[in-house]
Formats: sequence, C-alpha cells, structure tokens
Amino acid sequence: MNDGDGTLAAQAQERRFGPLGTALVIIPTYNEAENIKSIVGRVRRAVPEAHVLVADDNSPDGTGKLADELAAEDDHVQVLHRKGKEGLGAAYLAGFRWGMDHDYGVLIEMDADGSHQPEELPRLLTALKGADLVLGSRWVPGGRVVNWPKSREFISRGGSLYSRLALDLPLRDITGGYRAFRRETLEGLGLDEVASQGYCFQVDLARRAIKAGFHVVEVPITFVERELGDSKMSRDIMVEALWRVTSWGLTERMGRIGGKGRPSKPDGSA
Ligand SMILES: Nc1nc2c(ncn2[C@@H]2O[C@H](COP(=O)(O)OP(=O)(O)OP(=O)(O)O)[C@@H](O)[C@H]2O)c(=O)[nH]1
Ligand SMILES: [Mg+2]
Repeated sequence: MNDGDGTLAAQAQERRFGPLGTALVIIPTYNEAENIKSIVGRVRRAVPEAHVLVADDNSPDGTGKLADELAAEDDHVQVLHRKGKEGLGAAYLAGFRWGMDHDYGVLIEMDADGSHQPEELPRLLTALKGADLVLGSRWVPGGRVVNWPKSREFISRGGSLYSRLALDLPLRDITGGYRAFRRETLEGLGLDEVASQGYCFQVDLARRAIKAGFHVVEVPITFVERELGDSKMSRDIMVEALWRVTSWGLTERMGRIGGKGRPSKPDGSA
C-alpha cells in the first residue's frame, strides 16, 4: 500500500475509522452481454455479503435484460436502467446516488469486462477499514497488467504521470476504475459539480478526495485486459481527459499564486 505521503499515513494511523457497513458493487454496462453473467457471478462468490448494482445505459445488445434475469434470481443483485448512453461518469454518479439513497456504507466501482478481478475485492475492503478511499492500483509495487500491448500501457502510465504532476497528487494510478469508497467520502466530494465523463471522471474523484483531505490508499491489483466484447475507449475520451486535467492544473496553479498558497477547492474554484 502506498499513499505516497508518509505524513498522511501517520495522521491516518491516529485516526479512528468507523465500521464499513454493507458494500454495493456498482458495475456500469454498455454492450456487455458476453460479460455480465460471469462478472456478477464472480462478485457474488468473492464477497457473498455484498450487493451488486448493474447500471446499464439501455445497451442495444440486451445487457440490461440479462441483468434483470440475474436480479430475478438473486435478491443481492439490482439493475438501474438508464435512458441511453451517457458515459461512464454519469452512470457511476447515478449508481452512487442510488446506493446512498439505499443506505449502503461502501460503494465500489468495477468494470464489467473482467479487467477488475472480483477475487481481489476482499483486499480492497480490508484496506478500506483504515482509509476513506481505496484505489486498486496497477502502478504501485505488486500491481501489474496482463495482456496489454505496450502502447496501451504507455498511454495509461503516461496519463497517470501527467495527472500526478499537473495536479500535484501523491498517487500512482489516477485513471484506474477499481475503487472502494466509504459513503462519507463520496458525500464529501461535491458530486453534484462533477461533469467529467471518461478517464477524467476517475482523475476528478481522486483529486477531489485528496484536496478534501481524505486518506487515500493504493492497493496493488492485477488488471486483466478484456477478452470478450468491445472497448468503449475512444479518442474523444482521451482528449476530454487531457484538456480537463490541464485546465484543472492551470486553475490550481493560478489559485495558488493569487491566493498565496491557499489550497483550492475540489471544483477548481479558489
Ligand atoms: N452505463 C455505461 N457504462 C459504460 C459506458 N461506457 C463504458 N461503460 C462501461 O464502463 C466499463 C469500462 O469500459 P471499457 O470499455 O472496458 O473501457 P476501458 O476499460 O477503458 O477500455 P478497455 O481496456 O479497452 O476495455 C465497462 O463495464 C463498460 O461497459 C457508458 O456510456 N454507460
Ligand atoms: Mg475495460
């Protein structure tokens, strides 16, 4: 585990963290018919006490209907049907709201395509006992990626490095989407102002958590490239991430110069 900052780690040791409460694993889906059954089954076996929420954006391939079938057989599985494709960020925000309205104590982000292995969930939850937010991390010692071409690894490592430097964040894997939040953490992030969608949604939440003073811990994971279905990654998602991270970084730097070092709020305002 590594939060990149010994002082924060020491402060966290002195802090008392409350009990975790029931966990909700939120799985956003768009055209994941080939993966949905397997991933939900793996989550249920790995953490039987947790609940699952599939947040489907009216997938044309019928993922939502398959999820309904799983939900009909298992009272630990729920489905949030959304109107149409609005991006990963919007699906997670809707899932978080649903989970908080239903009193879950822990909200977990997990892709449907098997890249985030449900069998690693118990380790994330154990780390969350002493943290506000746990990031599954490919880029801390012990973390790794399986079946990724070098080009993809280069882009991902570069995206995290750029975000780390531009936003001055003590984190290694800032774009990853395998995460466990305490509900109190989400309540403190100002989710109503989050507009980012793709990779930068993850960067946005991480930076908000650090700026709000939450204790963020990275746990090494093995990320496995999807075997079935198509990636929704696009050039637009990368461009969005680049311009948003750059503009947050510039706003923070200007705020620091204008405000004589006063840290800016997570929404980038002074
Ligand atoms: N509800 C919803 N889910 C989405 C949307 N876009 C992507 N997802 C889901 O978000 C998760 C991550 O998407 P992926 O396509 O795997 O993106 P990625 O992991 O960055 O790309 P690959 O490594 O190529 O798979 C998957 O479970 C997708 O089905 C969307 O617009 N709405
Ligand atoms: Mg994926």
